[in-house]
Amino acid sequence: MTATITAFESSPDRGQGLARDMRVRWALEEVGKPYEVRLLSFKAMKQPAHLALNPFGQIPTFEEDGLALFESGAIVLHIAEQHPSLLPDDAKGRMRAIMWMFSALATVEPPIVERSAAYLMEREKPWYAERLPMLDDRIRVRLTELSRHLGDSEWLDGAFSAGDLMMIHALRRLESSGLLKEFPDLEAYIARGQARPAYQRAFAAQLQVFAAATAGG
Ligand code: GTB
Repeated sequence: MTATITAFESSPDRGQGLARDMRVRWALEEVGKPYEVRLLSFKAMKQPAHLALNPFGQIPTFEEDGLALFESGAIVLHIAEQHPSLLPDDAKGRMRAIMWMFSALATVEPPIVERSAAYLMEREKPWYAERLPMLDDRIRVRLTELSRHLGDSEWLDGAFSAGDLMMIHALRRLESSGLLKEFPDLEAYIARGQARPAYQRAFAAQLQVFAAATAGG
């Protein structure tokens, strides 16, 4: 049975690959696993059929052989565990790659998401101009630490892994913020991820969804 994932029928990012189905698509492309995509409107995401898959009414989800998953981290981990190439073979290296996945989701991504949410929901509020530098500084702390860890290395811990995949996608959400320009090494790290053929196939596939929706009027 071919795996099915869910994605936005019409992504607010206009096909820039910032929504989290991109992580799942990228992981599937890295391991060479075919997949189908069920596109959902915002309304459909809150209907019982989708809530049965994800109680929080969000994308992405993953279904295969009676297994239904939500949470991009859990889905990417599942894909990585089923196929070689996204996790090292040795037990310790494998656990460190999983640690980096958690780090992307639990340490690096939250202040990035908070900044995005503030922009979306508070930018007209009188306190926004005063709050933004504080949000930026919280992100700068993490970027400084990440950059120090990365040093001259190509990837976070040896070969490219699911940890890099999650980290690079989380960092991409800062593209429009200007913050990444302060960290050319992290920009180069992101670019290395984006240069991977699997990333490019995943990006093209999700862009095609936006292009088709736009062409349809
Ligand atoms: N922790 C969950 C995971 O990692 O899977 C979070 C899932 C999540 O946030 N899903 C979002 C969603 O379904 C889409 S990815 N939102 C609709 C809702 O909650 O009703 C977040 C996202 C959305 C849009 C952009 N963008 O346009 O740039 C970027 C990221």
